[in-house]
Amino acid sequence: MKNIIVMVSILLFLCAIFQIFPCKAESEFCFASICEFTFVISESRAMTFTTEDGRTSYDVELEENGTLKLAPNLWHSQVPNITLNPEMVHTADGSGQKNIILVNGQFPGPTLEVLEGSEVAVKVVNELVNEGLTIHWHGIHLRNNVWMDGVPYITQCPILSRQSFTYRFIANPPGTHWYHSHNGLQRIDGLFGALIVRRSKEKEMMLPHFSMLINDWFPLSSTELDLLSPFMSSDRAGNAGSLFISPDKKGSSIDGVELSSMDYWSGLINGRGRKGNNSAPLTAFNVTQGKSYRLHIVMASGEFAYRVSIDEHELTVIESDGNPVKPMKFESVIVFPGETFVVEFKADQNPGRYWIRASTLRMGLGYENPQPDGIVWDAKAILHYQGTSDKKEDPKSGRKNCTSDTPCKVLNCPWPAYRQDLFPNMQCVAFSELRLDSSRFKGDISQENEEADLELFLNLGFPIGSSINSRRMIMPRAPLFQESATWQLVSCTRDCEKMGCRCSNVLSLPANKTVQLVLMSDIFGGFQKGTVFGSESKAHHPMHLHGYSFRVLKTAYPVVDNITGKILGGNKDIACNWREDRTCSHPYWTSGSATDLNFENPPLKNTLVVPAMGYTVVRFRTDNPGYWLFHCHAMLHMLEGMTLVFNVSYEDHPPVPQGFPTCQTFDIGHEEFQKYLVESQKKGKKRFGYLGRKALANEKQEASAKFTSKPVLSTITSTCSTVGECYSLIFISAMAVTLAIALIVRMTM
Ligand SMILES: [Cu+2]
Repeated sequence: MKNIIVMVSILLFLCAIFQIFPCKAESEFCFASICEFTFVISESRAMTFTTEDGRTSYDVELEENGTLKLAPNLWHSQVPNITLNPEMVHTADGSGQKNIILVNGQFPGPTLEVLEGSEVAVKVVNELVNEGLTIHWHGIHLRNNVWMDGVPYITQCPILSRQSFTYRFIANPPGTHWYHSHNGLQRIDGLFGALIVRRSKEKEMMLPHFSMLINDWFPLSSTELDLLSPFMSSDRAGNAGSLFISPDKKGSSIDGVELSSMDYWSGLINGRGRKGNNSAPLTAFNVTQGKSYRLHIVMASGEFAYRVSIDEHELTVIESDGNPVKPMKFESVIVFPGETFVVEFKADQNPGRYWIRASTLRMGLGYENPQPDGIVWDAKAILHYQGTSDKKEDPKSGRKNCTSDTPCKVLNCPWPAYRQDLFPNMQCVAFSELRLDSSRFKGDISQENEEADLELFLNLGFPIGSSINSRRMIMPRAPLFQESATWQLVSCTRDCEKMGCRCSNVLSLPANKTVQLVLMSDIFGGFQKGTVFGSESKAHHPMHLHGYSFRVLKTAYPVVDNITGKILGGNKDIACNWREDRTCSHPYWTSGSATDLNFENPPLKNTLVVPAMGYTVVRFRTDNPGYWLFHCHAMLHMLEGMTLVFNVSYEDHPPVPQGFPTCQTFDIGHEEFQKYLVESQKKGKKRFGYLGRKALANEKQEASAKFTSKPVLSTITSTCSTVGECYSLIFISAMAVTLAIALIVRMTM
């Protein structure tokens, strides 16, 4: 064993120092200094089976006992009698066929595991039928390399179908990140995967570990959802198909906040789930009693957040969004779209099968007065102990019994506390209460107590649809490294402050400044009637910043009913001069400045939930120049326009790599077209005109002269390309001869 370690070390050393070997990796695991991967992105159908030669696809049926069977259809009245195991079919939730996106044939994509600081190259080959795509490396800072951030029309053009694009970046910071399509809603079709960057000196990373990717699942593809959505980014009017539901049917959490504008359908863990109570196969994580494990949780869902727990097993949270936190034990962790968490657990129970639960925050229906109705919207997987006899049985385990002696601690609640009348023994811990584990953190945290150079209030809400500071984002039409004329930006005018607007919201930030963001979620919503902010809607917004991790200094909640937990009003720390400022474009601290900020090892995040009608205070240092997107990670909010671009230190932007593809429009006017046509005709005449044809005929004659004598007819036929032309020639020749004879006869008479 020692010898192997020594040999591998020498190899790595040689790779790093001399780069003698290309150190290419074909697999998903690569611990070399340069790791090269290929992603072939293709489409398939859930609940189908394709033969090995790829020539025939059959429908797959789910029987009540969970057996998967080939089903005859109009095109295959006879189907082969084969036993299907779950590995042979992308079952999704087992509810039927639907277009899905695969990465190297996998759904979701493979987990990439590399060492921190290594150079990672991913050649993305787009084999989708007809859609463009980009891949965003969520959590990777891409220092001096913003053009590899994978945001369509900001950092690059979408990779067209049948084309490829190689992303190359340095794997930094270490931790659990992920990759996903950033094009439209495409990620919800399955185009995502985990990206684990190992800390080079961390032995614990050698613990056995699992990636756990959770996503909500809908019976429609991303494009169909986009077209149905009444909130879409373009001016197309969605017809609010059956998945978009009225307020009284929307699921709400205990604080009366709507979970989504959409009805829940199902949820998947590592590509598998169940629609309702069907018996579709689930993902099982195999463990051995007595051993400890790490779970790398990635919330890839489009709309819904999930509370993740394992029955009868305690979770120790050690990391979020790649940033280490001082370990803390929880019964469950609420994970919002875009977030990642690393938790450890010990397989310390009796060998058996236990539910891994990812439950949405739904408590009841409607947001006026949601009451528990026993309906659970969730996704499930199974923790399977080695040696457990019956592999197929569903677990019989139940949730932990929360008592006053052993209360259930829940991390990352978007509300201050669980309703005490219904959940007396559940305790909430806000993410801001965690502390950075500086012993496992390499970055610079020396500027922690510095005064902020710049404070930005960003109001997330729905005054004119999903927006930031009443601006709904209109994305550029070409990436921002191109000529500005190609961007077609819509500038944010003063009207935006008066009544809200749709515009291309780009905020410039100077270099090397500490920026304090005050992120407010609908803080004035519903309580300033007659103003632009008179919207009743409120939501928890998971806000994601590209290119950075930010320090979380405070989470503040709305005013709530202490017993029922229901929101009574927005947080009062921030106010507005409503008489002169109808969109609250200039909010201010009622106490003069932010209070109760925590500077003692504040945790770091790149995606953080802003509680409905509350706010969070975060800071980051503008030391990574580029165009960095800042947006809500809930798919419909983002699509509708809850997005902006930070233009950090424009003069220091990195140059775009040579040959980087550009997006262009093409236009041709009438005169130009006519000129072009004349030129083309001239050129065509030279090549294909009558003279040209004769020359071609001569060439052919010379070539054939060697072999054949030259009958008169062949001369004629070889100068014409079609039968019609030949008859015309014969006819013209005959006419000419007749005319000549007639002339001669006339002259002689
Ligand atoms: Cu949102």
